[in-house]
Amino acid sequence: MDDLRDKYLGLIAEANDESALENLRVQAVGKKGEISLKMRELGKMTPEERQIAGPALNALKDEINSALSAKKAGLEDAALDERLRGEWLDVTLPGRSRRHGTIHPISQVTEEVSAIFADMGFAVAEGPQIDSDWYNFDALNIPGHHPARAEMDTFYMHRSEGDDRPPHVLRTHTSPVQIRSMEKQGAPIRIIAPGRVYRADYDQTHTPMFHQVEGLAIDKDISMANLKWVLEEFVKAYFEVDDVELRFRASHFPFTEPSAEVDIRCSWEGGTLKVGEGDDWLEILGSGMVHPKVLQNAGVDPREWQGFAFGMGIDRIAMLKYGIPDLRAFFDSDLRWLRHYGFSALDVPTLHGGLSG
Ligand code: 2NL
Repeated sequence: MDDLRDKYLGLIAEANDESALENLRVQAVGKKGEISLKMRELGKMTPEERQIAGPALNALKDEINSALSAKKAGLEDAALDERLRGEWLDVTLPGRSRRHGTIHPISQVTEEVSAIFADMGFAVAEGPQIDSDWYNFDALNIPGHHPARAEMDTFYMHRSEGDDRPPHVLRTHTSPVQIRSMEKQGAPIRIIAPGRVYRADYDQTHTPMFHQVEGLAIDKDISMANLKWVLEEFVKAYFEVDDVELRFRASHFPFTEPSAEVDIRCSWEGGTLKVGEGDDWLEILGSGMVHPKVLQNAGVDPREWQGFAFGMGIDRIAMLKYGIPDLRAFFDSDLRWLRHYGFSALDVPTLHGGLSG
């Protein structure tokens, strides 16, 4: 009996998985196991022998059973420890941030400007970026000998010999969009035309593609006074100030008469722009009353209708508002600087998203 005890306690101690333990259980205390066989032999014993061997066998059976369950619990603990070691997770690690895109400042400013003029009743008009020299120049009273038409300023589309279509250019302003809109819908009309424009120029302050927004308001009695009010409202809303002072300087454009360049009062203290105060003037746009010949060219009778037009650079007003020092930042492929200037993916303006007060 002691042999049996030593044998099984030894085997149980050595077993290193649950199926080995189960085999040992069957072998030792199962129905046909060694202990059970011994118990069956009790019948053949004398009562005296049985009185000693019976309790001893029962005790041995209990001892083996508890050794089996103790070992089983030990194996389970070891398995759990092993799993915990393998599946260890540091819940204090910082999260992995996702890469996300941003709205480009040019797009954002275009949205802001469109929303401000929309509040004053201007619709947004769009048109082709390649247009004929009629729409880009002649209709605007820009004569054939005008320096702007020289090849060094304007991108002309290639034409093969024998191609008798009129010359086409990459539009140098969005005015052709306004001509086409007047032709199509006639007067009265109130539109802005934002978009890409092209000039063959590249240095610190010029890129061959840039962005412009032009505005046009034609009705029976539109005057420079209306122009002044509209521009004041625009500047206040765009630069988020309560008061502005505009300065109209006489100027000349072939497509307006009279013409004026418009400056806003500002200060540049510590390198940051403040609009509406100070002793500096910031030029932001060109404007004037639409030339009668231009109205006529667009199919609008200048004896019946009149109005103002203006044009400004979007890239420039974006730089001014967001303090971006170098135009070339807009066209750099590394857009990490966008975060520096506070643009984020969620920072999307809506039409009335706090832009006009
Ligand atoms: C500037 C000057 C200007 C216009 C653009 C315009 C358009 C039509 C008729 C008359 Cl269809 N005028 N546009 C008028 C005055 C100035 O832009 O300095 N832009 C950056």
